[in-house]
Amino acid sequence: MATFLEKWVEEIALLTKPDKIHWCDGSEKEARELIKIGIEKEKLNGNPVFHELNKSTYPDSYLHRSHPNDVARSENLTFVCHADKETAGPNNNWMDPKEAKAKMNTLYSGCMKGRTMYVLPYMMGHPDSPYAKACVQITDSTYVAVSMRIMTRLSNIVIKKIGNTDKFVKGIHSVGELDPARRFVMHFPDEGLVMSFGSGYGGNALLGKKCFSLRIASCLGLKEGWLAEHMIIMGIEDPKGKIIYVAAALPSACGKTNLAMMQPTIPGYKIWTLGDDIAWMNIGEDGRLYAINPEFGFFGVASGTSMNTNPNMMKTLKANKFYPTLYTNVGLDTDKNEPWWEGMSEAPKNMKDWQGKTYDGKEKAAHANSRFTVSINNCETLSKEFDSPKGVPISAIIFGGRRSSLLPLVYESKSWQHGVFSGSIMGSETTAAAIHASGVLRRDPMAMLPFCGYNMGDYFRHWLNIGKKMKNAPNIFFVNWFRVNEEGKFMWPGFGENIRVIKWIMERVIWKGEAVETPIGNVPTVKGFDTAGLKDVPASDMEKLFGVNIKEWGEELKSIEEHYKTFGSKMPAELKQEYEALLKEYQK
Ligand code: GTP
Ligand code: SPV
Ligand code: MN
Repeated sequence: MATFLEKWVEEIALLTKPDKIHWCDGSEKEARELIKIGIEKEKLNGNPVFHELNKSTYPDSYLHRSHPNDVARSENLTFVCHADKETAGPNNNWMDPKEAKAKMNTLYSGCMKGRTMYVLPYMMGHPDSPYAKACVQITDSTYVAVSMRIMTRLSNIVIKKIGNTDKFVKGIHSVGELDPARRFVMHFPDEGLVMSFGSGYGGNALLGKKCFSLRIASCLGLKEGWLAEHMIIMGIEDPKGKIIYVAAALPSACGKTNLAMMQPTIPGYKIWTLGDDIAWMNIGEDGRLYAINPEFGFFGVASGTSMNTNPNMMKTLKANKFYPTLYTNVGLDTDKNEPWWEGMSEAPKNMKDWQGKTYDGKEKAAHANSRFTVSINNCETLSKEFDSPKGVPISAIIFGGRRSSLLPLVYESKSWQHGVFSGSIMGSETTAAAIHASGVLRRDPMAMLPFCGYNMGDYFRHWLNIGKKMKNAPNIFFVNWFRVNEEGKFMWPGFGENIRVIKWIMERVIWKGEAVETPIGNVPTVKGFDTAGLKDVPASDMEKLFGVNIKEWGEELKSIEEHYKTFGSKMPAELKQEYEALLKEYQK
């Protein structure tokens, strides 16, 4: 008797008509075979899917060039298909589920002819965790199959776990013709189903990541009383050996991976990495918030990563413990057969750019959203709590954004409700992680605007409710590494120096370190903030970095009001009151 899973796979095969069906077991041997197919047989845009990099300097590493029209998440082609539009909210594109399925089934019809269909059974979260979820993704791309082995716990053991039940999250993916006019990422939260067509890129195609672990999981969290967030998880160890855990939400390409793997400049401090992109957080029996990272790898921004900015990632990339490491849309040093991107080192003499063209120094060698895919197992700073089934207790939540002006380096919210307010008004200047104009301010509440699978008005309410259910709610902070001076240069050195901010946050959480009140929250005093050994930041800049002048907030307040209006009657009254209180301070 065929199981539910086998019948489902059969059904998709009847629709997509692959030449072959390959059930993946998740082994290294199999991953090597898939890479071989990607080098020798499978083509993308006329080129092999993988190119093997220098065996001695970058062992088990492969370059992948995606289609030039397929280099980032396509938010405008991403839909959340609830029964009604109101549930999806103004923050999502919506399509009627029946219509969406009909559209996808037409696209899928015969789309795998001449191709192999890979069936990928995987877990999001450690299999022993009560919060983990079993999933199965179907794909016709070796790049996606190999990436999923790095990013998730992919294993045929999951098939046993699923047994003859329908308790697994389903993902269907085909690269199709990589035609943006025939590209869709459709979510069906009620069915735990994602359908994706026409893209092979990251968040569009690795369906366990943003599609399931955020858009669908956020809907489960609303129903079941937990949070699925676009957050890193890290431990901070002080010189006395005390460790606290924090979760931090920064919008795409705004510094999560760098923060999660930071090498602190203050002696005696250590950062322990648990996750760099997604956190699932549940209230534990003791009333505290516990976080797990459902993922198993990093899909990190390559551009800007170097021994100066993120030495731990540079080491992780070469650790070569878990097969393989992938580089997508980076430059290729043709003399050394090594990957290269802007910010890594001096540009090599002879290079091909991310599209395979000869590099002439006029355009970038690596795409601004070029990425590496590497197992978290390779990370030297991996916390020993990474596999803990119940997760780690969170003492602080950090929100942040890319703001060139106005927002201080760090501030602390006055209460949970006030912290939810500060998350709800988060804004960030846009980056290359999604296809849209870069550098424009967009409100991105809790860094979840592109990832919340339901109406964000209801999401804010859910956050307020979670706060009421906790006994020891984490303090909520806001950080901004990206303030610039009159010359347009970053005022704060960032990266390893961010430990100074993290140290202040830890002190506020444990010992109540020094702070002054401002209308938006508490900021550090220059005296109470560790600047010992800090170079290149003049004292006058420190004052500016902590400065909050509410009289400059006129435009910001107007824009927040507009932002709140988009959620209409769904906007919780408590948050409107917080806004009114801030407005009053401005009008004083
Ligand atoms: P996603 O994977 O898209 O979710 O991005 P992310 O939030 O993990 O961002 P990541 O850490 O990869 O950083 C994105 C870009 O911001 C890189 O080019 C970094 O070099 C840069 N960046 C990260 N941290 C800092 C910082 O503290 N200061 C400055 N100036 N730039 C930073
Ligand atoms: C992001 O854009 O926030 C990412 C990359 O982490 S992707 O997997 O494409 O979503
Ligand atoms: Mn992300």
